[in-house]
Amino acid sequence: MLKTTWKRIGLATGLSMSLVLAACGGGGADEEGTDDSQQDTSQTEEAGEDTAGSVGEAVDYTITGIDPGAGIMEAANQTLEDYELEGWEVQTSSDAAMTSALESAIENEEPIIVTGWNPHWKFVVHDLKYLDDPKGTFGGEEDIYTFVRLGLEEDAPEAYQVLKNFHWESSDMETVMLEISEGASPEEAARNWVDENQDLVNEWTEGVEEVDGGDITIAMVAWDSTIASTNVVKTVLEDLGYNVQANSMEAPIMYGAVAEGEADALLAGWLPLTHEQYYNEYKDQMEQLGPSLEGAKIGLVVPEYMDIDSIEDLKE
Ligand code: PBE
Repeated sequence: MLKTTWKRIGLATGLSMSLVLAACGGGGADEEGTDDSQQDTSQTEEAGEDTAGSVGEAVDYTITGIDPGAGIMEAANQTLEDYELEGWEVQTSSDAAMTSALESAIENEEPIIVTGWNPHWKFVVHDLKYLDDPKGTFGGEEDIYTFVRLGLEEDAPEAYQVLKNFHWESSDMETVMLEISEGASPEEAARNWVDENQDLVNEWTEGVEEVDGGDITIAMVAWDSTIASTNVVKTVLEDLGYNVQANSMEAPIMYGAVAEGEADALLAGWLPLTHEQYYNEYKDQMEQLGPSLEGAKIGLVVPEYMDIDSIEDLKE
């Protein structure tokens, strides 16, 4: 079934998926007409052998990943091992490159497998699904923690309090991410969200005195989710009177910067699984200010139109 389906997806431009699937069920004869059989030949040649059609072949045994320091990359590589997906590779890129590869695949209804997570705007604008993970290599529910450098409470008690109070929902984060994905600058999108959600922001700043300057540096990685949270907190701290810098770096450097006191805070501590290693390495050199968001998730993500449901299906 999978084989045939993949072959059809390659051919199916213009046909609805249900039609294609129905044709597959009919015993595999080429029923779509001569145009298709022509494309069929070229696709088979491209695949270089007569078994054109496994999901692996369709995506060139490649999972489109993000930056190498991301925890999800380690989980994805562990997944290849645990599921014995020999010959598969997790390709390193970036969140931006991964989402643009995903979008062009969707435009052409082509197969693609990406390292994906929630909250993320891509789930808001596209029909996507997580592949089931019966071995649990991507863990379960994740929460997103705020970490600050030791001594911040004494040095900047107002900022510390806001960072401690910062807490929002996936839908809030997605609102900001979505606006950025549609072309707003992160600063603009954060400003708009803060203006429209003053009640929640007031909970974060309740009882906190305004300050007259003072520098706060937030270490971040250019993950869309982290760009959103960092810019929102930056805006709130600036409204209080701080000068805030949001510096983008690789994930291990982000943890190192807070642990060594070079940055004041990081907002992207994904636990218990995604950043377990960084957490274990640096937990004694940072202060944890509790989760800012509950119910995050990581995994392998594919467009809904793909006819696979589980990581096990990649073995075919
Ligand atoms: N992410 C988004 C990150 C954490 C935030 C899931 C891509 C990761 O380290 O994998």
